[in-house]
Formats: sequence, C-alpha cells, structure tokens
Amino acid sequence: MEYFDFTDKVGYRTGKPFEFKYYNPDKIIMGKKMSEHLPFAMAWWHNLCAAGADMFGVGTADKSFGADVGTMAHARAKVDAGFEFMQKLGIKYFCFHDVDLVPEADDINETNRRLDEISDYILEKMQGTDIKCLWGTANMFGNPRYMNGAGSTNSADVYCFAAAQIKKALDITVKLGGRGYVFWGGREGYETLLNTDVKFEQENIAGLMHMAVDYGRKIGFKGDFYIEPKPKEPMKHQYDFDAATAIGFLRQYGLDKDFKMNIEANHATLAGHTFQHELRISAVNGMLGSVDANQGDYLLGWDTDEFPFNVYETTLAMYEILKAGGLTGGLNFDAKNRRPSYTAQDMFHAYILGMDAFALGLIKAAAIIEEGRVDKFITDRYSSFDGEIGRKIRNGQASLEELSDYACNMKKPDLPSSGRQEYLEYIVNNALFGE
Ligand code: XLS
Ligand code: CA
Ligand code: CA
Repeated sequence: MEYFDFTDKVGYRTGKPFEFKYYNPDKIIMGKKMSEHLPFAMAWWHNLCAAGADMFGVGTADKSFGADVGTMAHARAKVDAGFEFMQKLGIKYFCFHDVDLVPEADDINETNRRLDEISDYILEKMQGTDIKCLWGTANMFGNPRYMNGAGSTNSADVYCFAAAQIKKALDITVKLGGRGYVFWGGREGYETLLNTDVKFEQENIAGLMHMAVDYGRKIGFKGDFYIEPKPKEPMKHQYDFDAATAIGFLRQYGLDKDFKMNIEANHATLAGHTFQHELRISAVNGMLGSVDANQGDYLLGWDTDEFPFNVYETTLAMYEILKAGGLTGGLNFDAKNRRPSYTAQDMFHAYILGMDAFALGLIKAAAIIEEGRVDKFITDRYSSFDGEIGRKIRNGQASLEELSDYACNMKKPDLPSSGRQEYLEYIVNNALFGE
C-alpha cells in the first residue's frame, strides 16, 4: 500500500510541488557530501504517532495509516508508512522510544514480546534500503508510574521497571544497529525541595546510567550514550538543565567516557542559551554527539518543537558543527507540525522545510568559514597571548607574583582590542544575503 501517493521521491530542484531548493545530497561542501554533513533522522513519535493533541484539545491529524490505532496492525502500518516517508525524502535514519513502536501492554512481558515482533519487522524493512537507526530510547516519562521520575523516583519498584525498559530499548537499539542511546530526563527533577532528596536522586540516576552502560557494552553496543539536556517542562527543575550541567554530572559520576550530549535547539533556548552556545559547550568538552534539530518560539516559554526554518540559526549551528569536525550522531527532527497543519502533505512540507533550512545553513556556514574573516578575527583577538608573558600564561609557567610584577611595571594596561561585533554580524549577513 502506498500511503503518500501525492509525491514520488523528493528531489533537488525538480520543479515538482515537493522539491528541495537547497538540499542536494551529493553536492560537495568543504570536501564532503551534503548528505554526510547532514545525517537527517525521522522522529518516530512526532511523525508517525502524534496527531496534534494539546492541553486543550484532541488531535487533528489522522495517524491511523489505515489501521486500528492501538493494535499491532497499526504498529506495522506505522513502520510501512515511516519507511515510505523516509525513502521518499532520502532520510537515512530514524529515532524511537520503545512505546512509539508498539502499544504498551499491562504486562511488561507482553510489551517486550511486541517489541521483539516489531523490531523483526523493522529489520526486514531495513534490508535493501540504506535506512538505519540513529538512536533509541525508553519512554520513562509518559506512564503514570514515572510521575516522580525513573532514575530519580522514590519507588524502588518503579526504578526496576525503568531498568527493564532501558534493557529492552538497548536490546532493540543494538538489534537495529543504532548509533546512539538517549537519556532524556523529562521527569528527572523535582517540583519542591520540601519532598526531595536531591543527592539521593542524582546518585540513583547515575547508578541507572552505569548499569545501562555495563549492559550495553556487554551486548556489543559500540555507540555513544547521550544525555539530552532540558531545563524544565514537565518538571519545574530538571537535573540535566543544560550541557554544562549535564557534563558536570557525567564527570562527577564517572560517566563521561561513555556519554556525549544530544543537543536540542528548543531545549537550549528554554535554558536561556542559544542553540549555538549549547553546541559549543558540548564541542569544547569533547562531548558533541547528536542534535535534535527543531526550533522554539522566543515568545513562548514552553517546548514548541517547531520545524526549523530560521536560517540565521541553522547557519550559526552548522558553523559550530563544521568547526567541531561534524557529528558522530545525526540531525533528528524532533519536531511536529503545527496543530492546524494536519494533512499528510503537511508532513512532507515540514521535513522539506527543515532539511532545506539545514542545507542552506550548511552552505552559508561553509561560506563564512571559507571566506575566513571571522576565524581570522578570533585568532587576532587573542594575539596578545603570543607575546612572551602571554605564552608563559598559556603554558602554565607563570606565577601570580610574576604577573603582578609585570603589571606593576606597566602601571596601567591599554584597553583590550575592540570586539567589533557589528562588523562580524555584517560579515554573517553578507554571507547570508550578499551577492
Ligand atoms: C522532549 C524530548 C524528547 C526526547 C526523547 O522534550 O525532546 O522527545 O528527545 O525522549
Ligand atoms: Ca528531543
Ligand atoms: Ca523538545
């Protein structure tokens, strides 16, 4: 059965109603194919499951794909529709939570059996295509048992359920050849300190992660584990507030060798940072793994998960990614159509929008790097450290007394050189909009 019969494979500038204007997979940018720079992934949950329900109303989109929702026939139909969707868009990866793939049963043994069945089917569909799993995860936030978190729960029984879900999700991720495994700590946080032992909860989260690493490595998982930072929503305080916080946590508990960051654009802005900031902090700590490629709304204080269209942002994000030497993970569209955009055609337009926004961002970021003035400016900006005293400071050979003597001989330093921010912004605008 063909689910999206209104389009065949979406190509580059074909002149058809569904076409890419900028994403040209084989085009070489800075020595590498665009498709290699941009390992796009489909998020199973938004694209194949979510019908647009919000706090005030039910879904508007039909994601039944011709089957009864909540059945294994529906689970299979989603696989079929998902593979057709990815193949038509030339998307090579997908990401999933356990419960995106199958309806959860009352008995975890039955849920696990369903997961075995559907992952067999996905494996079968993968044969003969170049589609792979980018990352898997366990949904440890939706079911009421996780109201107080999974790793951070006050219930030892619930903690064991979380462990069982992680074990199974890891099995499936490895079976599907996943590059990564994500921990998003949606409910790992607290509402009030009056009922919370923060140290106890953080130790338990770390304990669960250690068990996941041990098990994953035992079954042959070679990829990275990821923490996906988010400051709030659903919890008031989430422990993985931002990249810097999550990296500190990983180091404190000895998890930094096995984990990297999965940076989501919308979570960055919720934390009061730019997307680029979170990418840079991850990169300079050697922990940039994967990206959830979406966009928030600066006027709204919650996670809107919009498809990225802001090319200024995608340019600066791709600048960070290029500078970091690329991603070992991918660019997962953890994004959803707006509720009134409810048709199957809208699903295609959303992905075309997002893929083109990142493709154009890549082209413009490469242009900024190749043009060279921004990088040169940064090098020059720190050139005072090329002198004798500067080199001593950088080499760790200076003492406080020596620097004090140096300063006292000088009496008063000149002002640092200008930051020239407007000049740099003008260069970026020229790359974006110049001739
Ligand atoms: C929710 C998160 C979630 C993670 C995976 O805000 O973005 O979807 O990516 O659990
Ligand atoms: Ca996400
Ligand atoms: Ca999100």
